[in-house]
Amino acid sequence: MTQDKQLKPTAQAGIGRRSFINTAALASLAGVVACTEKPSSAAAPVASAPAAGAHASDNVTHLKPGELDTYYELSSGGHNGDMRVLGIPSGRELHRIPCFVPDALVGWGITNESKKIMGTKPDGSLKYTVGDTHHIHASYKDGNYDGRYAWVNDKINGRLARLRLDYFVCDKITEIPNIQGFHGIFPDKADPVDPKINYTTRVFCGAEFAIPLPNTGADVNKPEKYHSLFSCVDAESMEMRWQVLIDGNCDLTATSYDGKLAATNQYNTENGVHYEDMMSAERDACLFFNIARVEQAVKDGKFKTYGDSKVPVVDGTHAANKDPKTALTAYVSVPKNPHGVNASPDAKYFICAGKLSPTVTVIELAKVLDWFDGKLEKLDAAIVAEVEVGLGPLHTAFDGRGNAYTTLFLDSQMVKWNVATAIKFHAGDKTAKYVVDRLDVQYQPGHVNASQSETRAADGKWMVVGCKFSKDRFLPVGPLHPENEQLIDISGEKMVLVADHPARGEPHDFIIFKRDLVRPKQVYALEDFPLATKDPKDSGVVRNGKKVTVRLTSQAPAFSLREFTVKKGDEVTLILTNLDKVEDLTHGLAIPKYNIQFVVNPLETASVTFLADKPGVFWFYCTNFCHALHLEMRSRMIVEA
Ligand code: K7E
Ligand code: CUA
Ligand code: CA
Repeated sequence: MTQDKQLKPTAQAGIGRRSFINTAALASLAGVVACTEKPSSAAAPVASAPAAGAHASDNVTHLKPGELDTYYELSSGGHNGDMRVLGIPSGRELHRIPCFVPDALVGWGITNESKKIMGTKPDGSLKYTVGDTHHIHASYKDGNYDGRYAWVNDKINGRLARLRLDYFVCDKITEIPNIQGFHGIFPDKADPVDPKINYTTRVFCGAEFAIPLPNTGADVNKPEKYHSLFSCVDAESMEMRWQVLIDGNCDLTATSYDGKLAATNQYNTENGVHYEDMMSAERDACLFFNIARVEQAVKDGKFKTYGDSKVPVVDGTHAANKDPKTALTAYVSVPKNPHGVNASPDAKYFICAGKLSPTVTVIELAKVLDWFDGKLEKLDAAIVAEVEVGLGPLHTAFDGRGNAYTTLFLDSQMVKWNVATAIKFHAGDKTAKYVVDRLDVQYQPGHVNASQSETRAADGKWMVVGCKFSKDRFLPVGPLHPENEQLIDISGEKMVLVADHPARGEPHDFIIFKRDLVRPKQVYALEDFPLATKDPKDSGVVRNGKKVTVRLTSQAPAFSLREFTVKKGDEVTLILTNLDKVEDLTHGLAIPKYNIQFVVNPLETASVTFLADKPGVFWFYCTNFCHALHLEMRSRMIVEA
């Protein structure tokens, strides 16, 4: 065979392109310049040489058939509204987990069970059918992922979804009251007062858009009434615990390893309601929350509520929190419209990227706590470095060896910089060279993450860069391009570009963790489903007036009922239990003209409810290939006129 099996990414895209972006970028403060690049109508040529002989590590990138990845990547799917599971280093997409948006493959949004999680209107239809997932984070124990849960936000409708990492399914969704543009999330890593609780019990949620509170249409032209809320959701019950009224717009969220602090970077401390107003100030803030004090204030009844919501809201505005001894919040000043805040794996620093400033700001957590304790006079002194890294810095990952990797959206680059050296430089040692390496990426990176990056177990092996534009990197598929996730080997001094993986729009954030941190189950337990039909002999039709319940089971290659009969006008609830207990033996059930299709995994039970409004014969059939006689796996639903 002479076919070229493995395509290598072309390493560089040329100096001309970059300087063009930079010039354009400078002309445009807001930085929406990517689209001015010349589009290319053809695919990039196949690289003639590997990315570098400088491959510093023994990282294995190309897996042979049957070989398994060593890391999971959990990635958001943006306005696809889903979650994705990838294997790293292969970049193979293994699964999509529906949460906020219906999914035809598994029948998410079709079954009664999934509709209950998603939320319905009084008429039984789904309350929302769109979503916009950005940020995904998993539960912690002892500073590392414990494989219980992951959470992801829905920016459009202000919802938080929880994924169970034993079955890789969404099991709860919470709608957060009185917010819009819900953006950053982060679970806590410990309790601020009880040291025995060294695991996640809270999830913090930052609302991006300020709205009049309450949002009744009364105060639309009174900017002083506009606020956003920082929210705390209970990790187990998924119920709202409390909210904090704040100035500015929350972007990302981060939490300290000791549980004492949560933070969100603020890009609109101007509280502007128009685009231009949001960029008028030279500096915005990284806003810190003293979690123990916030919870004490809630306990002490120092809160109000807004509208119909019963959730306690404490006052975290700048004006109300000037005295460090009683402050619930601390506004640390950082440059212009920052984007992203990330906690370093040594538990010492939070790093904010400047976005409209070419800098990153390093904030020392111990000093923020000193300020709350009245031991640090000026809060600004918590900033231990503010150094230039390049244009359009957004998000930062870590390798556990003291280095940070920041995406430069406008420069289309990754910059690797050393945190300790940056601190030295900031302290006055102008010979300190904190930039270690730069690597062009293709193109315009948003999020980045490295293997185990946001844990104490950051291992500095792989980095994935989420490039917002792919242009010439893949075969053209019409106007809507995939995004480009680039795999970079960070085990050596230099970053080495290893592979491109197309990603359907639009992943934002992702986490990459060792595969043995989760233990996925591949077969359900019958007892987990109260509606389960345990014996095929219990199949049949039960009528209660116009309400009809149909119980059936599936065992390859047949349903337990060859036919069932209902009457036109009946409200039919069909409950299907899959009695096959073999791994990977999933069946589906589709009813033509009734807009129904869902799957049942081994020993799973799922149900649908519908109005039998069309008389006739309807062959319901198995959609999921299960057996040599899969095509024969069908039965008749007879709807009598
Ligand atoms: Cu930078 Cu929503 Cu995390 Cu996208 S945000 S890239
Ligand atoms: Cu059962 Cu296909
Ligand atoms: Ca601003």
